Amino acid sequence: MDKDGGLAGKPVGRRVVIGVSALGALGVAFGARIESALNGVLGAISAHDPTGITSLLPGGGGFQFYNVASFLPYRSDQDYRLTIDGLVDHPTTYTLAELAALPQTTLVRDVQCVTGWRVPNTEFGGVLLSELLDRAGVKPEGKALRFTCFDDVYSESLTLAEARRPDVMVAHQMDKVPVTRDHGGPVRLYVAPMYFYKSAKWLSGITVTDRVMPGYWEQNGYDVEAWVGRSNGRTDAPIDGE
Ligand SMILES: Nc1nc2c(c(=O)[nH]1)N[C@H]1C(S)=C(S)[C@@H](COP(=O)(O)O)O[C@H]1N2
Ligand SMILES: [Mo]
Repeated sequence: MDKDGGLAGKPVGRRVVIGVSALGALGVAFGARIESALNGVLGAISAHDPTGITSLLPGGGGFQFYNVASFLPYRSDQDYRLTIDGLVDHPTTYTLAELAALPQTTLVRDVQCVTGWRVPNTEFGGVLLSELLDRAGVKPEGKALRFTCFDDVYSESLTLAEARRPDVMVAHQMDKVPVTRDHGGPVRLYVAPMYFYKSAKWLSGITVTDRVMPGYWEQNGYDVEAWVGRSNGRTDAPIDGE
């Protein structure tokens, strides 16, 4: 098993193996889930499957919904807030309407989970992270970003240089409709060049820090630098500039 409890069928790095032992206790729970899937309740569990196992079964494919919290987070469009703070000149809290009123960008890329499933040509719409950083004004000591979520458990990180790339955004639309609750709505991060675990769902906070603070999965052995095809034991992809 790997991070998501799935059987990726791809080479994995040593750090991933460390992550698996850290998740040993969870493996027991996953075992029970697999058993129920095989007992014929696949439909019921697939919507909340953090394991990715269902993608390997007939009818699988497309997006898997992942959620490491023990509940399905919810914030209404009206109540949603995104805070940018830390090493910035202008700490700011945005409503969804305020985010939607900023310059908008769309990106069409392949979504790639580190466990192996992939969804080609997925469109994300929202605000470039660089736009939000420019507005907040990053102080000279600011070197990295820490992302937090209103599930109160997930976190992620990027270096400032990564965060300023033109293919990294705060997304409130996915395939031309609002990001659904299951996909991390109203607003999630989208880091197109990296494995999908970098794309924090239910995004609520962006804090500029003086160094990278490894996120949820990275504390369990996954690579902080999660370039698709060039991390987590893979070396197959060409370097496409960063
Ligand atoms: N808050 C939060 N964000 C998260 C996760 C999560 O469990 N919680 N899982 C990550 C992983 S491993 C993947 S593959 C994608 C899955 O996004 P999806 O559920 O929209 O398919 O979200 C990422 N972001
Ligand atoms: Mo993932």
